[in-house]
Amino acid sequence: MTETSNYQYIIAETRGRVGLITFNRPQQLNALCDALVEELRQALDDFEASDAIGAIVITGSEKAFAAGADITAIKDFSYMDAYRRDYITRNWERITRCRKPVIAAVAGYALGGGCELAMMCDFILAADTAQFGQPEIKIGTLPGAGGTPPAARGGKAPECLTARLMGAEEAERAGLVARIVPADRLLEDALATADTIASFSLPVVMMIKESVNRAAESGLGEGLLFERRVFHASFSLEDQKEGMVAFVEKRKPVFQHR
Ligand code: CO8
Repeated sequence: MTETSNYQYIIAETRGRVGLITFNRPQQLNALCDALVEELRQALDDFEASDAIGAIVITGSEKAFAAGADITAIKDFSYMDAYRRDYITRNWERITRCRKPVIAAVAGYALGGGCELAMMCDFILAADTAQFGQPEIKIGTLPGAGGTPPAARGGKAPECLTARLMGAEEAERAGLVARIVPADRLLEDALATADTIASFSLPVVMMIKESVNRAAESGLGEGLLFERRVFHASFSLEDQKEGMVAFVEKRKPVFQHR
């Protein structure tokens, strides 16, 4: 079943247990204006709150996932405008706080804030047409939503200093992209991938996501300890009992997400 909500700049639908968010500002190549990102936050809040959703896909159009922050809207900002609005921190960072997995399905341009937004997702599926870049330097500013730390950690992000765009294959080699698919299969593959994740026990999915992020945000030792404790905690789940008993009984498990 598909339900569509009434938004101006995005389309939010459910496909089975998957929440699908499509940026819908085609004339501006999905440039990320405040209202769009506010709608994105609202849709993420709704999908997070819904027991019927197990995974989320965010996508754009054939030509652009998102061509960055809306330059027209921010060109006259003063420092105080940006600071008082808590620009980027408010709403943008909602993706990083999602406890359910979020997949970015990227075709065409993912530039500036668009690239950063894709990088905030758990992983990126890229169409063979995808182009990633952090071109802020060309317009007199710099990445402001996470584009520089990954580059500093190991070069696994588009070049912030040259503004050179990266195609899908280079992005996959750099570890930015999990998988490349033909453009005409991007959405289908992203939904199938999300559907697979959503078919597993939701608490286990959330525990895995939390472990991956904890390791990325702390050291290896802390990451391994956190993983071990959460692994131990999984034995409190009904779904762990069901999963292992179903294996022994040679049948498919029926998870209750508890
Ligand atoms: N903001 C506003 N409008 C845009 C943007 C944008 N980022 N990108 C494209 N558009 C508009 C164009 O102005 C144009 O509008 P119009 O038809 O009214 O003239 C329309 O979209 C189509 O664009 P083009 O005609 O330029 O299309 P091309 O195919 O010739 O070029 C490009 C496509 C290469 C993507 C080109 O549009 C471009 O270079 N865009 C800007 C890319 C960029 O610099 N992005 C970084 C923005 S800054 C940023 O993201 C800061 C990040 C900070 C963190 C996140 C905070 C939100």
